[in-house]
Amino acid sequence: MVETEGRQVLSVRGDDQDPFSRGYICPKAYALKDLQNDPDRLRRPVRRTGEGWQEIPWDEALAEAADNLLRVRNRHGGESLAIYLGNPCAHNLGTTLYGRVLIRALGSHQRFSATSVDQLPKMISSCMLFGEQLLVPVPDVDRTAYLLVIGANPVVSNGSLMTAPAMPKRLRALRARGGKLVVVDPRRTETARLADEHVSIRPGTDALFLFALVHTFFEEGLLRLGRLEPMVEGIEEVRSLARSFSPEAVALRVGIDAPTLRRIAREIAAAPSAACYGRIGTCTQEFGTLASWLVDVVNVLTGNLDRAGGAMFTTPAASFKYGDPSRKSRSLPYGRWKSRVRELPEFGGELPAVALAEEIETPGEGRIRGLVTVAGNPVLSTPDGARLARALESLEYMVAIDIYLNETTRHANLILPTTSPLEHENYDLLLYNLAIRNVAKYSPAAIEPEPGAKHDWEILLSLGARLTGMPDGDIKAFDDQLFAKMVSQAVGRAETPTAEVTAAAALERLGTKPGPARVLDLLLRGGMYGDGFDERREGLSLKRLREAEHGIDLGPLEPRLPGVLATPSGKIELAHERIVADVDRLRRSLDRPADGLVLIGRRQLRSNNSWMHNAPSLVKGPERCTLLVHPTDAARLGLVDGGHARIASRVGEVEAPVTVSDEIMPGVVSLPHGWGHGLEGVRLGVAAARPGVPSNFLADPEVIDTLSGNAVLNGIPVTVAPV
Ligand SMILES: Nc1nc2c(c(=O)[nH]1)N[C@H]1C(S)=C(S)[C@@H](COP(=O)(O)OP(=O)(O)OC[C@H]3O[C@@H](n4cnc5c(=O)[nH]c(N)nc54)[C@H](O)[C@@H]3O)O[C@H]1N2
Ligand SMILES: Nc1nc2c(c(=O)[nH]1)N[C@H]1C(S)=C(S)[C@@H](COP(=O)(O)OP(=O)(O)OC[C@H]3O[C@@H](n4cnc5c(=O)[nH]c(N)nc54)[C@H](O)[C@@H]3O)O[C@H]1N2
Ligand SMILES: [Mo]
Repeated sequence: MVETEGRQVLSVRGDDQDPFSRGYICPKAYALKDLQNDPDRLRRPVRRTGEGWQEIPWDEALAEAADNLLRVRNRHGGESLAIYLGNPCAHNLGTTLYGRVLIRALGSHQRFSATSVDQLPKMISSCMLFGEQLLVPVPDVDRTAYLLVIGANPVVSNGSLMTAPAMPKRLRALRARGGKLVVVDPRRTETARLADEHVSIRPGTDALFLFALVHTFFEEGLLRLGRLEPMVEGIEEVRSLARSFSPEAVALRVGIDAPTLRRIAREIAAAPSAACYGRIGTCTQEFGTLASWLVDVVNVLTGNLDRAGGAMFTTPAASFKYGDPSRKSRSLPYGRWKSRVRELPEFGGELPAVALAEEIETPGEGRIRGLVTVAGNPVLSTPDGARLARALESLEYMVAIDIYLNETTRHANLILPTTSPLEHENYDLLLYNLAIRNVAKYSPAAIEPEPGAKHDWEILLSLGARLTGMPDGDIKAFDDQLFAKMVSQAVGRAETPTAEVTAAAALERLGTKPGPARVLDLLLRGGMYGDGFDERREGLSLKRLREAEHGIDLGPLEPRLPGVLATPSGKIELAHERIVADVDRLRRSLDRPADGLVLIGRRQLRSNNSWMHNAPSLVKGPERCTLLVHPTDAARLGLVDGGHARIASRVGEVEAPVTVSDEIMPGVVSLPHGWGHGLEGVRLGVAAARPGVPSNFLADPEVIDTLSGNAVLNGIPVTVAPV
């Protein structure tokens, strides 16, 4: 709830009547006030000149951006333009719906996003298992009897691939009703502290850990597929794959003794219901896809997939895909093209972010010479940011759609700023696909945007129109054209609530105002709970959602199988050939010599990736960008609490203050990511006082999860010495 006076934010509070958040509010939401009032936040387009940054009018800026991108394309060809979309794109209705407009208009295969430094392995494994990248099972936290959390810290992150406010309360409730919470993490995290049991694990070995559970299920006769039985293919292959990964075989490498591994397997199998949940720690590592896949293999083999208290699929109120029977049996959107230099596979139309710098640096046909970033800060958030920064500087042209002059956007020729989160409407279109209940809430803009300010979607449409040759970037005409096409594809399909609806009738009811609201209305009304474009019927529409100020609770998750499966066989494909082929790489890792010291990350409650460190309410208090070291390692390395350490990897070196604590396991050190605001040319006054260091200057873009191309941001070999 945001209280305002004119354009001034007075307060931001939780909403007690919101059925989902129950009044809980994350510190990042309080900080929206700081963000709104931040004098460093850009409000007008700025152009880089020899003497610094110059404000220019919008029309001039948009024309200049489009002209320069077209110039690069004319000179160097269609593949010379690239785009990088950052994480806030997934939280903003405008970018979620209109990002693709600019992507298409650029017309190049050089598309990158934060997905490949995040959940890409999970999307690939979901595609292989269930046939659709957004079919990611969500732990039914409010009803489960046993929750196994691997490489996630939901008490700090609020979930992520399980969207849920007030996680601490929900986890305490789980234990209060007699359930068990087990956390597998190299650090005794905030979530681990609330758990019944914390199990330390060597970074990067989760696939081995999970295979040991699967091995035990087979060996000890613990398989219970229940109603899933006729829906699953490939069980015998999984049995044979698991053979080499007995608890005894993996224990040393994983750092967990065999009896504990067996006990956890038996507990999961015996629990009345159980959910296995893996997140960043299981994705951004060397065996990210295998670990992500195995999380769901555990859920399937114990009969916990798609049942109350297990891992379930949401039924979102607005979605492009669900309930659409015509989308079945598509081929896997994987490897249809490869990156030019390293031949990494495309997935879902994107290439891995680890390839961005080399694609800019390496001469030849198809070299990237022009770049658009949208709400992304890859210099701080992707591996070897120092090298990427040099590469960005060598581009012929770069435009950033962003609200700050930061580590990445400082390299742009032009920055196009957007309205702030409080100045535009919102609906969490993507995140609701991963919510632990079926919910829907629409938030109107809390504050009138400043006169002349532009929303993300307006900028994306305008650039898209100009690049496609629409006169003067007429966004109304362009949007009408795109929208009409969308409507005609969305309605009139057999077996959906809109089977009887014509495109003309739907269009008429959806109005003529361009922008994300009418697209949302289309998705809601044609969706699973929609009114089917008939106002007389019960059912959702944007109008009804607007009236429900506190949001609408559509109930707990419901079983959805086999209806939502979209694999070629129509079954859960437990042993996809690409997965099977990658298991050998994992098996070979068992023979490696023990690693030395490795680095992992650390998310913090009052921090949001790289871009909220200019909010005074978030950065106050003691220095947080510190290297966490176990006391035995500190003693061995000569490090003291409060002293300084130099951390070096194959690609880089940084210095950070040291915190000695046994919350981290021996042999592992931890540095939070997203800091490092002391780079030249950054305009972040508050952050500059406490810049921290860029942890991703240590991450190595050559070390990846080879199946997905996802970055390895955890388990980076480092050496540490006192300074
Ligand atoms: N306050 C806050 N909330 C956020 C964000 C934020 O920056 N700040 N970011 C948001 C975003 S973009 C995302 S993607 C989500 C992420 O959500 P989470 O994944 O829940 O968040 P993390 O804290 O990164 O949790 C990863 C955990 O994995 C552990 N880990 C590291 N390496 C390994 C490993 O090899 N194996 C295992 N088992 N564990 C390992 C780390 O110690 C850490 O506790 O959070 C979202 N929420
Ligand atoms: N070592 C390590 N690295 C990590 C991670 C980790 O756990 N460890 N986590 C990874 C994860 S999960 C993620 S998601 C990525 C994030 O990686 P990125 O998405 O590349 O980076 P962010 O820090 O989210 O930067 C967001 C940018 O968007 C701008 N911005 C904010 N709001 C808006 C808006 O409404 N509109 C526009 N146009 N711009 C806006 C900000 O100014 C900032 O420049 O980082 C990854 N990097
Ligand atoms: Mo993320």
